Amino acid sequence: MSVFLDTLEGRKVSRRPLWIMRQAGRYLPQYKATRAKAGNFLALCGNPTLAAEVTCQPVELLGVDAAILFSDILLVPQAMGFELKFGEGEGPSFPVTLDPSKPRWAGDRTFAQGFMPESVSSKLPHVYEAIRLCRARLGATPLIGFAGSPWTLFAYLAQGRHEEGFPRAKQLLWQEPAFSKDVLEVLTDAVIEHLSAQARAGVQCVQVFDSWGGLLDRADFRQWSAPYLSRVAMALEELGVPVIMYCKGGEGAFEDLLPNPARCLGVDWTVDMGRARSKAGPRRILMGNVDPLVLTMDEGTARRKLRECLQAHGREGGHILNLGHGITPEASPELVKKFVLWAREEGERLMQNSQGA
Ligand code: 1CP
Repeated sequence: MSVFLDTLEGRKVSRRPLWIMRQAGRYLPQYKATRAKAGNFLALCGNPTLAAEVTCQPVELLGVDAAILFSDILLVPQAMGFELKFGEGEGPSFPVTLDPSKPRWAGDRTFAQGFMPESVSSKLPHVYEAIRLCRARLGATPLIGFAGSPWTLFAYLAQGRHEEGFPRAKQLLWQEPAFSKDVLEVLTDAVIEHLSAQARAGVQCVQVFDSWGGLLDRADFRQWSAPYLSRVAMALEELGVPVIMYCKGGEGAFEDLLPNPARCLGVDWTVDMGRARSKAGPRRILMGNVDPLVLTMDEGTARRKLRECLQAHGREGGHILNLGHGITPEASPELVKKFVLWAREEGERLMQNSQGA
């Protein structure tokens, strides 16, 4: 077994497991080289051999305790028939956005009424093939699968691209609630299908990224994000797949997610880890929550911030160390490597102290 999976199963472990959100990415020169070999980002996602290579790089180069599949949350709407563009040097965009005045809300008939979630997994065989290749290469190191949350995918599909505040997404929620609910239900089915197919292919845990949950006020979050997150987590936990529910949404979202069926909650760095632990109770698994920018600073600062996170959580088990959001492209790979070593040392010390106490 692994220290990561043991923690998720509630077993006693000798130290804190650690992985890093967005650990396969642009801060690693090896990632950039493999991406160049693929040609572009979408080609990398579509090539199982190269996708498996970048998935395994952080494990092999840095020694993290789990790999996360290299893929993207936006492949699900793409598989549903929304054209997805990735211009060089630009973020992702959908040229055709959600349109409540049309009988179908997408540019493609695959996303018509009567939508079949199976059609999503049938369009993503390369993702599941990458999972099989990763498992063969990773040995005992576990592999995490993932998907975007229904609300986060909705935000991109309503707006077409990342725009400050995603105003069109809110306009649809507030002015077209029946339409928005339909879309969110279908996105939820698609997310569940994709995560289940990832589990069938071999991922041992899944994480849901509600990256834009923090845009919503509390009532809107409880209406437009939390119920769909519960449906996703319930479906996967019922299959026996451990779920990490991550919302970048501060303390309000964290509290609103306490009833979510996921066994593990991701905590963003604006939430106090000690308060999160006392609100969640001793049995819930928590993941997080060092500020990602510490990995762009000096060693002393990074080590101090790591220790502060461990101390804020306290000595009890049930903690997976991670950043509070994705690592930035400016992070230093040398510092990340040291961070992984310090996490082992400090985590072991903490557990030994707790057994002695
Ligand atoms: O140029 C490049 O190489 C593209 C950068 C990049 C990478 C490395 C994108 C484009 N996606 C990815 C991979 C990716 N995306 C992973 C696997 C790698 C890993 O974690 O190690 C994961 C888990 C994601 C998830 C993802 N994609 C999220 C949720 C995570 C989060 O940080 O909140 C989101 C919001 C996306 C959309 C997306 N894809 C890519 C970009 C630049 C974005 C953000 C667009 C924006 O809103 O600005």
